[in-house]
Amino acid sequence: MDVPEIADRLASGGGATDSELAALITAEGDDREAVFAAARRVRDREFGKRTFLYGFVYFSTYCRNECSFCYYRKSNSIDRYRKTEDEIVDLARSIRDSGINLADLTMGEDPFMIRNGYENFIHLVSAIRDEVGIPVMASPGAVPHEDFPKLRDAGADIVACYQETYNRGLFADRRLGQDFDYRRNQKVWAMENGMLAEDGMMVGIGETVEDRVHTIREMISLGCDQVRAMTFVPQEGTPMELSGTVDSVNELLCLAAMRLLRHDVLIPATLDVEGIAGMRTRLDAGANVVTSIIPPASHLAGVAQSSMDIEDGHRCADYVISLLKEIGREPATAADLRREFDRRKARL
Ligand code: SAM
Ligand code: MD0
Ligand code: SF4
Repeated sequence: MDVPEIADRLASGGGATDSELAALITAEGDDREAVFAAARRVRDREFGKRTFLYGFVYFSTYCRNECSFCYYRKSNSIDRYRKTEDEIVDLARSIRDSGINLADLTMGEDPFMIRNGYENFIHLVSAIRDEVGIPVMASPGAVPHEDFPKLRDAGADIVACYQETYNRGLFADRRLGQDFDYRRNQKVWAMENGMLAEDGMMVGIGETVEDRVHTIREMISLGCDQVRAMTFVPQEGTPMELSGTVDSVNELLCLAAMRLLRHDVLIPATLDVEGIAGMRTRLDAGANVVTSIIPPASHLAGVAQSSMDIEDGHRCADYVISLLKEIGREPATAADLRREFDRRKARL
């Protein structure tokens, strides 16, 4: 198959069959470079050099769930923490002052935060809105339908809830005991309630290339404004500790496919898989947001990489911004992101 031709066709707004997409996300050598170059071209046409910066605030690592890939699954005997609301507000303030555009309020499905209709979580979101005033992403896990209006009223701009895979059998094996449709509906309910949504896939959790194509198509057709891929990182003490993973180039090719399929979607270059070393490759695959930026000395963890690059400051705003400038890209401001979100919300 002529992979450069497929990439160019998608870049100019044409379509592709599933087998063409499969060729695209398994491309090698010069073909692979052509895919990335097409994705960058589309990204720069849509967004210029501007890159959004999201701060990751993993404020509670308690969780009632048992996802087989996750370090924070309930039965893993690890040290856990839950920050107080005051601590989280202070963190969000320092994130804002360091030039980060958004606070991603993330937790495990923590019984303390979700009781009484997500009372404590909702309160936290409104505290960030009122006291810090930067855009907010809510990543609380799967939330009942009736609680979405409260999330919106508290000031959440975008809800993140990653399906990981649209293969139902694989989902059941990985997100043990969780309901596929309920999780899928998180994105729908967020958008119905006037918030943006982020969907995501994991790469290297036992899926086939065809599963990846199917998952990318489903995420794009749901109409989410942000989509991501993360390579699975094996975690100590979990059932998948020894299952191995795949080369992260597979993730990069999935990011490029998302960019080529929906030109103006927001796509994260996460620092949570390969640390700061992985930022450039992801941007070069067509990403336009840097996520999982974490202030040093905040005693906050990552998810896939719980500690990599955090305490030495290599996942902090200053460092990310200096590297961005080195590669000729520009950090966006919180006001830029606010405008971007408002424009997207108006389309919902
Ligand atoms: N607990 C909430 C949830 O599951 O939706 C929000 C946070 S969760 C920890 C965020 C995401 O991190 C997961 O949806 C998954 O995509 C990703 N993740 C978790 N463990 C991972 C791992 N070992 N490797 C790569 N990504 C992982
Ligand atoms: C990230 N570590 O952006 C974060 C996290 C949750 N909304 C995002 C997986 O990579
Ligand atoms: Fe809990 Fe989220 Fe980890 Fe699943 S991925 S165990 S819901 S923290």
